[in-house]
Amino acid sequence: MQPGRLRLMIAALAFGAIAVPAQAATVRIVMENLVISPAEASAKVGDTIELVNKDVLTHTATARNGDFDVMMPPKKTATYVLEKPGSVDYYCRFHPNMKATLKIEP
Ligand SMILES: [Cu+2]
Repeated sequence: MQPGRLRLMIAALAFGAIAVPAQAATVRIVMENLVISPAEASAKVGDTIELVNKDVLTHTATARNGDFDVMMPPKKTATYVLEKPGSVDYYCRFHPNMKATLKIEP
């Protein structure tokens, strides 16, 4: 590779790092032994929540305000992209003792 080409590539990479806005993050929430952890998680609008169900039972992540209702079959992972800000309490419809809060910043 010619030195000039390499310099161009480095310049392109450096520019890319500045021009690209903060990447949307993935927030992992695990359901295991009928417990949601973490019980309180923070995320931003546009982030993906990754819901990992390690139990042999089906769980849901059901927002009390109706913003989302994600079904998780046993031993599966479901994802959901957060669309609205707010502090959302959610629970499992099948096991209402499973509760957690998700703080979604704009
Ligand atoms: Cu459940």
